[in-house]
Amino acid sequence: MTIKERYESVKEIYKRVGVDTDAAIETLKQIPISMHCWQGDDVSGFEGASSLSGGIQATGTYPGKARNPEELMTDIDKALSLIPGGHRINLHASYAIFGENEQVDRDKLEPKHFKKWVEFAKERKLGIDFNPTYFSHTKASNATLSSEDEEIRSFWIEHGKCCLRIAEYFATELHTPCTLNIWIPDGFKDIPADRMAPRARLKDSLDQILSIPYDKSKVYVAVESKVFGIGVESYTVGSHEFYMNYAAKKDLLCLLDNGHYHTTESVADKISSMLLFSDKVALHVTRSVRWDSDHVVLFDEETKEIAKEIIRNGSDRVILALDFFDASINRISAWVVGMRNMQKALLNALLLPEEKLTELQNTRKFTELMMLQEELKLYPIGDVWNYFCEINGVLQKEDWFKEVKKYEKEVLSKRN
Ligand code: RNT
Ligand code: ZN
Repeated sequence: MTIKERYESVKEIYKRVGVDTDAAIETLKQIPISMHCWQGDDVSGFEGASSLSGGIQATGTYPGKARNPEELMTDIDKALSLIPGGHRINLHASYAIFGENEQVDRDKLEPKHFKKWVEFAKERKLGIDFNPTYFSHTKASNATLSSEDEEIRSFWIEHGKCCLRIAEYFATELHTPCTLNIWIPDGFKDIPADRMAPRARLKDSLDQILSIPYDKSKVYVAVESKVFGIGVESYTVGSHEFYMNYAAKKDLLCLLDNGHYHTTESVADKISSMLLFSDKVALHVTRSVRWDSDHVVLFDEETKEIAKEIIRNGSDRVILALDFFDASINRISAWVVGMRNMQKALLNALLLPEEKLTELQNTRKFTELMMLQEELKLYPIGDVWNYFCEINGVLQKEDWFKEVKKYEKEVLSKRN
């Protein structure tokens, strides 16, 4: 049987439970996922940083990491060629591309330092999202936007303003809004004496950054909280309550990274609450293994549950990005597996008979609800997925991996 024939036959199976598979794949195609550039080089960036700081870690020594813009772009191309649908890329300020003798510090970054990225994105019809980089820098060794050192704090405020201008440049050039996501690593290893002042300084810093004029229809500013990081276990300045309130007051996006909460908290469960009070919510989908380890996203229960909430509440209301970095495996494969898994999770959600399930909840038929939810888990989603890949011109099942192996042999293995 061909992929199409298999698809046609499972279409009937889904029809019987009231699910339109054609509509599902049409919708899936329209959902962009912002693919983070930093999986390609273990969050190194192009400033010559020797190590990653800020309480995040990329572990592993798999060969072939991208060492410069050209390599990273080629790798992104390879990954995107194996991922169905049209997507976006997510950059960090540390990925500025300087000409000879042109390198400037982060408080002096300008749109021109991202011109090559814009050209790259234009040629491929990609949108760009952006992040100021508040880590891996000598001025970030203690604190950034919450620093008690006014010189340091104003350096980072300037960095935020630069990034706001660059984000607007991306949006203008590419004709698609740019999400500018602010995350800072500031915090304390042990019990602080004063929890208020650093947060007050962070609030003031953000106010200052956002005081410059920018087009809100082009730049969606998001703020990302975190419960703890390595070395800042006891207190993070940018906690969830801090940013949730700040975003609500200032009409910004609150960004939920599912690695940034206590392990039994569910980000899937938070989405509906956020969307009752804001038009949109932003996500970093990741996988935390025992801590915010940023493992590659799998087609697992957590991802599936997040995807269900995205579909139920309207995918246009959720700004979806991935955030993981694994240096222990082939990095192209990491991207492709993570992106495809996020899409599979969305497809899984799109193939659910939502009306039926909701009716069972509303009539309190919880026995039947559980039974049906469990039976649906073994429905033939794989045949729908393979067909989706086929009509979008990318290799299906594990076939794409041959391309990765070939690329590893021909390109990655030559990088030392
Ligand atoms: C860190 C945050 C943040 C970073 C990226 C590189 O815990 O999740 O989003 O991972 O900005
Ligand atoms: Zn994140």
